Amino acid sequence: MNTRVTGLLGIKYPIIQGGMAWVAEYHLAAAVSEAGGLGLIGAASAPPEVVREQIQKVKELTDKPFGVNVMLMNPNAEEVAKIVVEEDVKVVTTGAGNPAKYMELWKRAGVKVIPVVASVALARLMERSGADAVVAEGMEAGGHIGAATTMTLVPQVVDAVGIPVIAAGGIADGRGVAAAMMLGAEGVQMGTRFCVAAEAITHANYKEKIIKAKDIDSEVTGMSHGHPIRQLRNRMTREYLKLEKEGAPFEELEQLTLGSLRKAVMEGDVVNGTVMAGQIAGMITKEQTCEEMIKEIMDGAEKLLHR
Ligand code: TUI
Repeated sequence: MNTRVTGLLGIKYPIIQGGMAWVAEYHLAAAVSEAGGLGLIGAASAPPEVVREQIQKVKELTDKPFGVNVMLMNPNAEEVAKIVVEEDVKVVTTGAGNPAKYMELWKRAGVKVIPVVASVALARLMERSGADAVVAEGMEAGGHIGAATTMTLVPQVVDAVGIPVIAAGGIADGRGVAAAMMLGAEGVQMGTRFCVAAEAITHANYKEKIIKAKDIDSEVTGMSHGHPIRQLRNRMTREYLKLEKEGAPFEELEQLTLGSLRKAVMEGDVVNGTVMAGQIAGMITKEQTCEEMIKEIMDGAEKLLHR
């Protein structure tokens, strides 16, 4: 399936991996790229030198294209932005903010820049700033989300910009890919399904929580202070939402979640930790290698799109 996204990135299949904090490290990134998609290192809040090491480790495992996701709320984002250039990374995606101030640096170095957007306004601004494509991410996604759904956001972004659009949020199989293409997208970004990939270092408890999740098992915390996060329901979300309802100050809520994603992903505490995942978790039933996942998804999509 050739689209402007496969051409732009030099990849076989129009599937890119989400830049999930803690989960998107070098084993997963290399496996997705080796399977013909675009793997990504999720820089998240990692120290810049750790991001550099991660990039070097992907290069040891694959000679296929891969990228780095720069999380713009990270106080170290500027240093990470420079490391991407120093390490000659070919593709950057960004999340949770507006990357305009890094655009010149990246474009001058020939980096392909693909901001993740949650609105038409930011998509337009990104195109004007020189973005090569955008990921339009609906609120079905896990983690930090916007307000629009994938079904409504993707066609509106497609109509608003001339650059290729990659759909994200609620996509985990061939039907999702085919539907995204019908909406005018030329690729998809997937996170939740890759969280349970055999190559992902995600703790077994985290994978099991996603595999056991049903359609309505996610909650959105942080709506009251403008940082909505989608995650699977557990003791943490119950406590957080209770405090939020009582009008607890932002600082108290922030204290509660300090280190909580690491606790879930790395230590497997899926009761008190933060289990970020999208609404599509309910459809994910097993761990597979990235190659198996991508093959199954692309076979499914191609059958639907050619029938
Ligand atoms: O970035 C994401 N998802 C994320 S980042 C993340 S790390 C984190 N950990 C703990 C607390 C908070 C974050 C977890 N999940 N997705 C891409 C995305 N970007 N979704 C929505 C947006 C977005 C939202 C508003 C992008 C830009 C924006 O406004 C920018 C502006 O300044 O206008």
